Amino acid sequence: FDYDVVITNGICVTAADIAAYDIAIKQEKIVLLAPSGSLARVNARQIIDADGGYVTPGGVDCHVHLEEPAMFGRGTSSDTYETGTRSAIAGGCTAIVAFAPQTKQEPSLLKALEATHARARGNSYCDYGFHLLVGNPGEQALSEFAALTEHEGVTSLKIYMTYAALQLRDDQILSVLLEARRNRIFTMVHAENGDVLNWLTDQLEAKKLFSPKYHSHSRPPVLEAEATNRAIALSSLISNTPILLVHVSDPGATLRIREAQSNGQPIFAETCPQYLFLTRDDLDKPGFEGAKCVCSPPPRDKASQEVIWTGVRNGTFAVVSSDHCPFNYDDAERGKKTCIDDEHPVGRFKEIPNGIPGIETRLPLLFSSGKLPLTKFVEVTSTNPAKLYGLYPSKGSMIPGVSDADLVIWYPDSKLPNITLTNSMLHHATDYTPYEGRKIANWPRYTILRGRVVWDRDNGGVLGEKSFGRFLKRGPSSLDRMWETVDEQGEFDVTKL
Ligand code: DUC
Ligand code: ZN
Ligand code: ZN
Ligand code: ZN
Repeated sequence: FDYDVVITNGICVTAADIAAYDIAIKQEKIVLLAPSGSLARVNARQIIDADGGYVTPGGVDCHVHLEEPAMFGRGTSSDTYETGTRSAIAGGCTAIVAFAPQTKQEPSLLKALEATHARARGNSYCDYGFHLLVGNPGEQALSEFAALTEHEGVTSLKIYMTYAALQLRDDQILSVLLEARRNRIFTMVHAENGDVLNWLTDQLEAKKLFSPKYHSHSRPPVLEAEATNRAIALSSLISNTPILLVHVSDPGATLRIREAQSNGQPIFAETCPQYLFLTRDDLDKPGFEGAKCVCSPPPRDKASQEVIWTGVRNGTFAVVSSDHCPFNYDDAERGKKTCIDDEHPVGRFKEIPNGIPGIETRLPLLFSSGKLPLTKFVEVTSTNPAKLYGLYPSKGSMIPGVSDADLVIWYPDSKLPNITLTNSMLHHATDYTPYEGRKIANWPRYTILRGRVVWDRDNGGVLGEKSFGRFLKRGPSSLDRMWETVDEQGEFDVTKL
């Protein structure tokens, strides 16, 4: 055979353009792009006729929690690497970057990383990398940053401004940013003011306001905007060290991010489907349904949702990630639903784990929304994540001889919503989806990972294997010439001491 796989007659969409051409794949790479239909009769092991369909690069989801210990309230992760990545490929996602959690008790980042490797190794249906989740930025951890980038291919980390198990003080954040800058590590920030939300939670509980909707009262928009502003200020103090604000939900935070970007600061932002498709009214659904939409930050109102959509379209948000952070609402250990007892029949918001599943629904929801140009869809779900986290151009693109043959084929035969999303059609190990019953227009027909069809919606479903996913050693972020950014304002520059 001249080629392993050939895809003919499709309309190919990248972040840059939409055009009809054929794609030839050999030894896991895209090797040739040719005029549409011209490869229909070449000598290939497998020919896929994508007539009437769109071909996009595989989805890259750089915000995924799998098999983490309880840190976001009660409950432990319902998905393992195996079930989470199986769910990923069924939804068109071919690469993820998940978190390697370092707890407060663990001084070493390298140990935390090794423990995460052990969970993922041989258990992943898609390619995967890790961000360090830094819970204890002590001397030892900070001294390991160089080893992370030089030897481990781990070039990003996440820090938290909330959660008892993870919250860093401002001085600790500065220490992390300084060391991150020295080692060209890209820092993700969870920006919510933890002290304020704990205080508000106590106030609500004292008034016996326990139900899921009060989760959103405990985290008003200003608490996200304040922390976002503070994170941007801390970045500017360390000579404008690049940061990414994760899971942004609030217009005030969005405006502050946009302002910093307009000032030329290397401030990047992410939002997630829950802030585009859910609102705070979903937290007030009857029975336990509200609890299924509890995540942090909480979904906001309809007007905020529109501001977030605009931010995706105008480039304020570089990426749309899932923040797949799954918990079962049926808690096997307690023998009853998590957070439910006689006193709190619909759940006590303080105890509902903060997170929802979404690794499989991210691309279908966005592709089907009709609210993004297809090039923008590819940009925010695949190309930009790959660039931001040092995976480009082997991931997130279709460059012959360079890009891995990670592709998704979509057949939008109808413009009308014709698929009803139910949890029973998903491939995670979680017992609900917050999008139950929603009508969507499209679902990936094929997912191809390094030249291999790992998902065929109409013929066998998941065809991949849990041993096929590979660990991705990543380079430095390349979305911007961010590392050359210098603080020209002549102020005190701590990085020059
Ligand atoms: N932050 C996340 O990124 N995921 C789930 C919980 C949280 O607060
Ligand atoms: Zn977070
Ligand atoms: Zn998360
Ligand atoms: Zn109770």
